[in-house]
Amino acid sequence: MNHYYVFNGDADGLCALHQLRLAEPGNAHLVTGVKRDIRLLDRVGVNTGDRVTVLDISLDSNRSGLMRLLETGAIVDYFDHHHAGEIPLHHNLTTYIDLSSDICTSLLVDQHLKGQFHAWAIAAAFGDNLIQKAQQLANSFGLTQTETEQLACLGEYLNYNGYGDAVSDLHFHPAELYEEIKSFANPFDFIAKSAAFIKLATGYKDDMGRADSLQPLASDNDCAAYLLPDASWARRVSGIFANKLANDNPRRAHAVITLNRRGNYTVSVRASLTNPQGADVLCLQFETGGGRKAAAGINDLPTDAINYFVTTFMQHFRN
Ligand SMILES: [Mn+2]
Repeated sequence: MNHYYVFNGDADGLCALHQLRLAEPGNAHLVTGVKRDIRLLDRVGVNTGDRVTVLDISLDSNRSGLMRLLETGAIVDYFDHHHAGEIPLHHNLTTYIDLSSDICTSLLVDQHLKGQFHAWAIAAAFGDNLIQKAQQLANSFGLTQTETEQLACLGEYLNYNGYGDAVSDLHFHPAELYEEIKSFANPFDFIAKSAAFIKLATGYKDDMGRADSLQPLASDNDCAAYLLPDASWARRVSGIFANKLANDNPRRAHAVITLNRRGNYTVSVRASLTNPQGADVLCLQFETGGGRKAAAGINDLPTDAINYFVTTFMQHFRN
Protein backbone atom coordinates (compact mmCIF):
# COMPACT_ATOMS: atom_id res chain seq x y z
CA MET A 1 0.00 0.00 0.00
CA ASN A 2 1.32 3.44 -0.96
CA HIS A 3 0.41 6.69 0.76
CA TYR A 4 0.53 9.82 -1.40
CA TYR A 5 0.50 13.29 0.14
CA VAL A 6 -0.51 15.89 -2.44
CA PHE A 7 0.03 19.39 -1.10
CA ASN A 8 0.19 23.00 -2.21
CA GLY A 9 3.80 24.23 -2.11
CA ASP A 10 3.03 27.26 0.08
CA ALA A 11 3.15 27.76 3.87
CA ASP A 12 -0.36 26.41 4.40
CA GLY A 13 0.20 23.26 2.35
CA LEU A 14 3.60 22.57 3.92
CA CYS A 15 2.45 23.09 7.51
CA ALA A 16 -0.63 20.93 6.92
CA LEU A 17 1.60 18.15 5.60
CA HIS A 18 4.10 18.55 8.43
CA GLN A 19 1.46 18.28 11.17
CA LEU A 20 -0.09 15.15 9.66
CA ARG A 21 3.28 13.45 9.12
CA LEU A 22 4.39 14.23 12.68
CA ALA A 23 1.19 12.57 13.88
CA GLU A 24 1.43 9.63 11.51
CA PRO A 25 4.95 9.00 10.24
CA GLY A 26 5.41 6.14 7.81
CA ASN A 27 5.98 5.76 4.11
CA ALA A 28 4.99 8.69 1.94
CA HIS A 29 5.17 9.83 -1.66
CA LEU A 30 5.10 13.61 -1.88
CA VAL A 31 3.47 15.40 -4.79
CA THR A 32 3.73 19.19 -4.91
CA GLY A 33 4.81 22.18 -6.97
CA VAL A 34 4.91 25.97 -6.98
CA LYS A 35 2.04 27.74 -5.23
CA ARG A 36 0.18 28.47 -8.46
CA ASP A 37 0.43 24.82 -9.55
CA ILE A 38 -2.90 23.61 -8.19
CA ARG A 39 -3.99 20.81 -10.55
CA LEU A 40 -1.82 18.32 -8.74
CA LEU A 41 -4.10 15.26 -8.69
CA ASP A 42 -3.60 14.80 -12.44
CA ARG A 43 -0.04 13.76 -11.59
CA VAL A 44 -0.95 10.96 -9.18
CA GLY A 45 -1.24 7.33 -10.31
CA VAL A 46 -2.61 4.83 -7.76
CA ASN A 47 -3.58 1.20 -7.26
CA THR A 48 -6.59 -0.15 -5.40
CA GLY A 49 -6.17 0.35 -1.66
CA ASP A 50 -3.57 3.13 -1.90
CA ARG A 51 -4.16 6.14 0.33
CA VAL A 52 -4.12 9.74 -0.88
CA THR A 53 -4.15 12.78 1.42
CA VAL A 54 -4.87 16.04 -0.41
CA LEU A 55 -3.94 19.37 1.17
CA ASP A 56 -4.78 22.95 0.23
CA ILE A 57 -5.77 22.63 -3.43
CA SER A 58 -9.29 23.27 -4.76
CA LEU A 59 -11.47 20.19 -5.14
CA ASP A 60 -13.29 21.75 -8.05
CA SER A 61 -10.01 22.29 -9.93
CA ASN A 62 -9.02 18.67 -9.26
CA ARG A 63 -12.42 17.05 -9.74
CA SER A 64 -11.54 14.81 -12.68
CA GLY A 65 -8.30 13.66 -11.03
CA LEU A 66 -10.13 12.96 -7.77
CA MET A 67 -12.86 10.92 -9.48
CA ARG A 68 -10.22 8.88 -11.32
CA LEU A 69 -8.44 8.08 -8.03
CA LEU A 70 -11.70 7.07 -6.34
CA GLU A 71 -12.75 4.91 -9.29
CA THR A 72 -9.37 3.13 -9.14
CA GLY A 73 -10.12 2.24 -5.52
CA ALA A 74 -7.90 4.70 -3.64
CA ILE A 75 -8.90 5.92 -0.17
CA VAL A 76 -8.82 9.72 -0.14
CA ASP A 77 -8.73 12.26 2.71
CA TYR A 78 -9.26 15.80 1.46
CA PHE A 79 -8.43 18.91 3.57
CA ASP A 80 -9.03 22.31 1.96
CA HIS A 81 -10.53 25.82 2.14
CA HIS A 82 -10.70 26.79 -1.56
CA HIS A 83 -13.71 26.72 -3.86
CA ALA A 84 -14.95 23.13 -3.86
CA GLY A 85 -18.17 23.12 -5.87
CA GLU A 86 -20.30 20.06 -5.27
CA ILE A 87 -18.50 17.58 -3.05
CA PRO A 88 -18.83 14.06 -4.50
CA LEU A 89 -20.31 11.39 -2.26
CA HIS A 90 -18.12 8.32 -2.29
CA HIS A 91 -17.53 5.70 0.41
CA ASN A 92 -13.74 6.07 -0.02
CA LEU A 93 -13.70 9.87 0.24
CA THR A 94 -13.52 11.77 3.54
CA THR A 95 -13.55 15.57 3.28
CA TYR A 96 -12.53 18.25 5.76
CA ILE A 97 -13.55 21.26 3.69
CA ASP A 98 -14.45 24.65 5.15
CA LEU A 99 -14.62 27.79 3.02
CA SER A 100 -14.91 30.24 5.95
CA SER A 101 -12.75 33.31 5.38
CA ASP A 102 -10.83 32.83 8.64
CA ILE A 103 -9.91 29.20 8.02
CA CYS A 104 -6.94 27.71 6.21
CA THR A 105 -6.00 24.10 5.55
CA SER A 106 -3.44 23.93 8.35
CA LEU A 107 -6.12 25.04 10.82
CA LEU A 108 -8.42 22.25 9.57
CA VAL A 109 -5.60 19.76 10.12
CA ASP A 110 -4.96 21.33 13.54
CA GLN A 111 -8.61 20.71 14.49
CA HIS A 112 -8.37 17.15 13.19
CA LEU A 113 -5.23 16.52 15.30
CA LYS A 114 -6.73 18.28 18.34
CA GLY A 115 -4.04 20.93 18.44
CA GLN A 116 -1.03 18.61 18.76
CA PHE A 117 1.19 20.89 16.63
CA HIS A 118 -0.70 24.11 17.13
CA ALA A 119 2.27 26.48 16.69
CA TRP A 120 2.86 25.18 13.14
CA ALA A 121 -0.81 25.85 12.35
CA ILE A 122 -0.48 29.41 13.67
CA ALA A 123 2.57 29.99 11.44
CA ALA A 124 0.56 28.72 8.45
CA ALA A 125 -2.35 31.06 9.25
CA PHE A 126 0.09 33.99 9.17
CA GLY A 127 1.48 32.68 5.88
CA ASP A 128 -2.01 32.44 4.36
CA ASN A 129 -2.54 36.10 5.32
CA LEU A 130 -5.12 35.36 8.07
CA ILE A 131 -3.34 37.88 10.27
CA GLN A 132 -6.13 38.64 12.76
CA LYS A 133 -7.03 35.01 13.24
CA ALA A 134 -3.39 33.99 13.68
CA GLN A 135 -2.84 36.77 16.21
CA GLN A 136 -5.93 35.69 18.15
CA LEU A 137 -4.78 32.04 18.21
CA ALA A 138 -1.30 33.09 19.32
CA ASN A 139 -2.77 35.10 22.21
CA SER A 140 -4.99 32.30 23.45
CA PHE A 141 -2.08 29.86 23.11
CA GLY A 142 -0.12 32.11 25.50
CA LEU A 143 2.68 33.06 23.11
CA THR A 144 4.71 36.17 23.86
CA GLN A 145 4.79 39.01 21.36
CA THR A 146 8.29 38.00 20.26
CA GLU A 147 7.21 34.39 19.71
CA THR A 148 4.17 35.57 17.77
CA GLU A 149 6.34 37.74 15.54
CA GLN A 150 8.68 34.80 14.94
CA LEU A 151 5.79 32.62 13.79
CA ALA A 152 4.52 35.46 11.58
CA CYS A 153 7.94 35.69 9.88
CA LEU A 154 8.14 31.92 9.52
CA GLY A 155 4.72 31.81 7.85
CA GLU A 156 5.60 34.67 5.54
CA TYR A 157 8.93 33.12 4.50
CA LEU A 158 7.44 29.69 3.85
CA ASN A 159 4.70 31.34 1.81
CA TYR A 160 7.24 33.44 -0.09
CA ASN A 161 9.18 30.30 -1.04
CA GLY A 162 6.16 28.97 -2.96
CA TYR A 163 5.96 31.86 -5.42
CA GLY A 164 7.59 31.54 -8.82
CA ASP A 165 6.74 30.54 -12.34
CA ALA A 166 8.58 27.22 -12.03
CA VAL A 167 10.33 25.35 -9.20
CA SER A 168 13.66 26.48 -10.68
CA ASP A 169 12.79 30.01 -9.48
CA LEU A 170 12.42 28.89 -5.85
CA HIS A 171 15.07 28.78 -3.12
CA PHE A 172 13.81 25.29 -2.19
CA HIS A 173 11.61 22.85 -4.04
CA PRO A 174 8.66 22.61 -1.63
CA ALA A 175 9.29 18.88 -1.07
CA GLU A 176 12.92 19.70 -0.23
CA LEU A 177 11.81 22.45 2.17
CA TYR A 178 9.59 19.88 3.88
CA GLU A 179 12.68 17.70 4.39
CA GLU A 180 14.28 20.69 6.15
CA ILE A 181 11.37 21.20 8.57
CA LYS A 182 10.30 17.61 9.08
CA SER A 183 12.44 16.81 12.11
CA PHE A 184 11.20 19.88 14.02
CA ALA A 185 8.04 19.24 16.03
CA ASN A 186 8.46 22.74 17.44
CA PRO A 187 8.74 25.62 14.94
CA PHE A 188 10.83 27.69 17.37
CA ASP A 189 13.57 25.04 17.15
CA PHE A 190 13.44 25.25 13.35
CA ILE A 191 13.77 29.05 13.56
CA ALA A 192 16.70 28.83 15.99
CA LYS A 193 18.64 25.97 14.44
CA SER A 194 17.93 25.62 10.73
CA ALA A 195 20.15 27.04 7.97
CA ALA A 196 17.10 26.85 5.70
CA PHE A 197 15.34 29.46 7.82
CA ILE A 198 18.30 31.84 7.45
CA LYS A 199 18.39 31.26 3.68
CA LEU A 200 14.69 32.12 3.37
CA ALA A 201 14.97 35.18 5.61
CA THR A 202 17.94 36.51 3.63
CA GLY A 203 16.31 35.77 0.29
CA TYR A 204 13.10 37.47 1.34
CA LYS A 205 14.88 40.64 2.43
CA ASP A 206 17.09 40.78 -0.69
CA ASP A 207 14.19 40.25 -3.11
CA MET A 208 11.97 42.76 -1.34
CA GLY A 209 14.79 45.32 -1.32
CA ARG A 210 15.18 45.01 -5.09
CA ALA A 211 11.42 45.29 -5.65
CA ASP A 212 11.20 48.37 -3.45
CA SER A 213 13.66 50.21 -5.68
CA LEU A 214 11.55 49.74 -8.86
CA GLN A 215 9.89 52.73 -10.51
CA PRO A 216 6.27 52.24 -11.67
CA LEU A 217 5.45 52.21 -15.41
CA ALA A 218 2.62 54.58 -14.62
CA SER A 219 1.09 55.88 -11.41
CA ASP A 220 -1.25 58.49 -9.98
CA ASN A 221 -3.32 58.79 -6.80
CA ASP A 222 -5.78 56.10 -7.89
CA CYS A 223 -3.59 53.46 -9.51
CA ALA A 224 -0.07 52.25 -10.21
CA ALA A 225 1.35 49.65 -12.61
CA TYR A 226 4.73 47.98 -12.12
CA LEU A 227 6.69 45.91 -14.63
CA LEU A 228 9.05 43.48 -12.93
CA PRO A 229 12.20 42.38 -14.76
CA ASP A 230 12.62 38.94 -16.28
CA ALA A 231 14.46 37.37 -13.35
CA SER A 232 13.90 34.62 -10.79
CA TRP A 233 13.97 37.09 -7.90
CA ALA A 234 11.14 39.07 -9.50
CA ARG A 235 9.00 35.96 -10.05
CA ARG A 236 9.58 34.91 -6.43
CA VAL A 237 8.65 38.24 -4.94
CA SER A 238 5.81 39.40 -7.21
CA GLY A 239 2.92 38.12 -5.05
CA ILE A 240 4.36 39.47 -1.83
CA PHE A 241 5.34 42.76 -3.46
CA ALA A 242 1.72 43.17 -4.65
CA ASN A 243 0.49 42.61 -1.06
CA LYS A 244 2.91 45.21 0.22
CA LEU A 245 1.91 47.79 -2.40
CA ALA A 246 -1.73 47.30 -1.40
CA ASN A 247 -1.02 47.57 2.32
CA ASP A 248 1.15 50.68 1.87
CA ASN A 249 -1.33 52.41 -0.50
CA PRO A 250 -4.80 51.18 0.51
CA ARG A 251 -6.63 53.71 -1.70
CA ARG A 252 -4.77 52.74 -4.87
CA ALA A 253 -5.40 49.91 -7.37
CA HIS A 254 -2.29 48.01 -8.52
CA ALA A 255 -1.11 45.97 -11.46
CA VAL A 256 2.07 43.91 -11.23
CA ILE A 257 3.34 42.59 -14.54
CA THR A 258 5.94 39.84 -15.04
CA LEU A 259 7.29 38.04 -18.11
CA ASN A 260 6.35 34.32 -18.12
CA ARG A 261 7.95 31.23 -19.65
CA ARG A 262 5.67 31.43 -22.66
CA GLY A 263 7.15 34.79 -23.58
CA ASN A 264 3.98 36.68 -22.62
CA TYR A 265 3.19 38.82 -19.62
CA THR A 266 1.42 37.53 -16.53
CA VAL A 267 -0.58 40.37 -15.00
CA SER A 268 -1.86 40.45 -11.45
CA VAL A 269 -4.44 43.14 -10.70
CA ARG A 270 -5.73 44.19 -7.30
CA ALA A 271 -8.44 46.75 -6.76
CA SER A 272 -7.84 49.19 -3.89
CA LEU A 273 -8.37 47.84 -0.37
CA THR A 274 -10.81 50.68 0.33
CA ASN A 275 -12.94 49.89 -2.75
CA PRO A 276 -12.25 46.26 -3.65
CA GLN A 277 -14.23 46.09 -6.90
CA GLY A 278 -13.77 45.89 -10.63
CA ALA A 279 -10.56 43.87 -11.02
CA ASP A 280 -12.50 41.03 -12.66
CA VAL A 281 -14.34 43.37 -15.07
CA LEU A 282 -11.03 44.84 -16.24
CA CYS A 283 -9.26 41.50 -16.70
CA LEU A 284 -12.20 39.82 -18.46
CA GLN A 285 -11.74 42.30 -21.31
CA PHE A 286 -8.55 40.39 -22.13
CA GLU A 287 -8.58 36.93 -23.69
CA THR A 288 -6.78 35.06 -20.89
CA GLY A 289 -8.13 37.19 -18.04
CA GLY A 290 -10.26 36.19 -15.08
CA GLY A 291 -10.58 36.35 -11.31
CA ARG A 292 -12.55 37.95 -8.51
CA LYS A 293 -13.76 41.50 -7.83
CA ALA A 294 -10.88 42.36 -5.50
CA ALA A 295 -8.11 40.43 -7.22
CA ALA A 296 -7.90 39.21 -10.78
CA GLY A 297 -5.31 38.57 -13.46
CA ILE A 298 -4.36 37.92 -17.05
CA ASN A 299 -2.39 34.73 -17.65
CA ASP A 300 -0.96 35.58 -21.07
CA LEU A 301 -0.91 39.18 -22.21
CA PRO A 302 1.00 39.50 -25.51
CA THR A 303 4.01 41.72 -24.85
CA ASP A 304 2.98 44.19 -27.58
CA ALA A 305 -0.32 44.79 -25.75
CA ILE A 306 1.29 46.19 -22.60
CA ASN A 307 0.74 49.85 -23.40
CA TYR A 308 -2.88 49.16 -24.25
CA PHE A 309 -3.27 47.27 -20.96
CA VAL A 310 -1.71 50.03 -18.85
CA THR A 311 -3.90 52.71 -20.45
CA THR A 312 -7.04 50.60 -19.97
CA PHE A 313 -6.07 49.81 -16.37
CA MET A 314 -5.47 53.49 -15.49
CA GLN A 315 -8.78 54.56 -17.06
CA HIS A 316 -10.67 51.73 -15.40
CA PHE A 317 -9.63 52.64 -11.86
CA ARG A 318 -9.51 56.43 -12.22
CA ASN A 319 -11.98 57.95 -9.78
MN1 LIG B 1 -4.28 27.82 1.99
